[in-house]
Amino acid sequence: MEAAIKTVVSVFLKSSKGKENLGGKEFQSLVKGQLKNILTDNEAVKNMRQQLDNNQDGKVSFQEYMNLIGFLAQAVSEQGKNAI
Ligand SMILES: [Ca+2]
Repeated sequence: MEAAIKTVVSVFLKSSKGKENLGGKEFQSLVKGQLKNILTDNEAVKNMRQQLDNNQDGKVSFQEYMNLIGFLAQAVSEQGKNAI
């Protein structure tokens, strides 16, 4: 689990290139590179980004990204252990 947490943090830092937020393209490339089996089509990625963007600034902050992780963890658990 510690390794998973480190991965979650380092994926954000690499994708944002040290900035505090992920822009639209950066978010898209993070999803395509890291979550391609969970979030498959571009429309879903776009909808997800808009849903995550609590402060409506068009970017995904670290806090908003953590909501994505929570949301995906929930989705995976609902699919049951066969999905893991
Ligand atoms: Ca935001």
